[in-house]
Amino acid sequence: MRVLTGGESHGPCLTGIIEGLPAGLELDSAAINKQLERRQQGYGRGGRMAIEKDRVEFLSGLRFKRTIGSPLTLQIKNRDWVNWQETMAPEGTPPPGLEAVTRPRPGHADLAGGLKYNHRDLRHVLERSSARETAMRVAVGTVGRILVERFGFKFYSHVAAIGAVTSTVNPADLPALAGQVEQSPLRCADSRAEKEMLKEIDRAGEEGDTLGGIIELVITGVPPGLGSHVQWDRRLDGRLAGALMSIQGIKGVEIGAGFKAACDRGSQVHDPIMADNSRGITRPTNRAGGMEGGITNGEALLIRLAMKPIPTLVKPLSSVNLETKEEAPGAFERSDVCAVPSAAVVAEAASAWELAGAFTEKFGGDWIEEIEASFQYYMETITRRLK
Ligand code: EPS
Repeated sequence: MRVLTGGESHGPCLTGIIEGLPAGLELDSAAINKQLERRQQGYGRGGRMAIEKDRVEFLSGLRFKRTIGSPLTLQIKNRDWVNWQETMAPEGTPPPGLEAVTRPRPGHADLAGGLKYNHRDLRHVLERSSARETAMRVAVGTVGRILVERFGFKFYSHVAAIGAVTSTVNPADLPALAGQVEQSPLRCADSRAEKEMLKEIDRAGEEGDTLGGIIELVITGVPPGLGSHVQWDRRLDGRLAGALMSIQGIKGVEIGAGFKAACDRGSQVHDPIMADNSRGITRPTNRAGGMEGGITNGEALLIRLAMKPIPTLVKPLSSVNLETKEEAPGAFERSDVCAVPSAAVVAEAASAWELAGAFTEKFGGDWIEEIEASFQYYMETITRRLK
């Protein structure tokens, strides 16, 4: 499966085109809209989320709520477009008095993107580098999620830290705590930590500053055998890490014990393989995070993500006006103090998309029942081998 997204943050809409979806998959906008709504939640978001009410529309590839095998085109309209029609007009001429963005924000794509594409007005960069694009990635990822959920996958995420405030929740408990996580304005099931995180966001906001944090993802019901050890670009750990690192603001991805595995001895890191009379072959621990040799091993996938603080600051860092070459504060655009809870929802979607890709590669078929038959044959075969 392939996907491309298009759309500027303050343009008319975001668009996604998915190619290679099997025919016969049941889809409806309600399931995608639910995920889009989850992405819009979270304490610390700025004014834009009060304007938008993200809703998906299908423009091709779906008939009577079933995919027909042709490219699925998705669209999310930007409600804010009405306020930007002149500034962001696809045709016509710049309106009188239009101010170019010339002071790149440290930490954003402004300077590097402006140099790369030779833009004088850095708006040409910031409009597309904005995390607004993640709305479409959630819509696209949800299509993948609907596909793999049909085969028993379940996705959980929570916020494990905001700045230096950490939650004590063990990611292994996330399936049991999912209800609490959904109720929390910070996707945090540790109420003591949540209180501290809320205060920390208020403090950062009052000081014109921003905050990052840590997200943990748990994906259960993943069969062994997705991805492959045989070629570098088929290793699923690399593909998942790439997809997750491509989310705006993500600076680190760990699978299982991650960086801690580097400090411990092999005997403390690797998960023994045991034989149990009733359960067959089992693993008492899951420090590998569900992945060995770039292949899923049947255990839950455990992934941790580090998100940097949002680079748009009310009290901007020093920058340079690229027109005058004089030092000047970085540009300020309306922004968020903290978007870590939203990024957790985006991470669920991005991993769902990547897993759906690996799943359809393994159990490939052009229609959904063809994939089901292949999946069933494989599961019966490996169950016999493991018992
Ligand atoms: C976002 C929309 C943006 C920002 C945010 C994500 O809206 P606007 O720029 O109109 O305020 O709130 O983007 C960033 C944090 C960023 O650095 O670009 C969204 O829909 O999630």
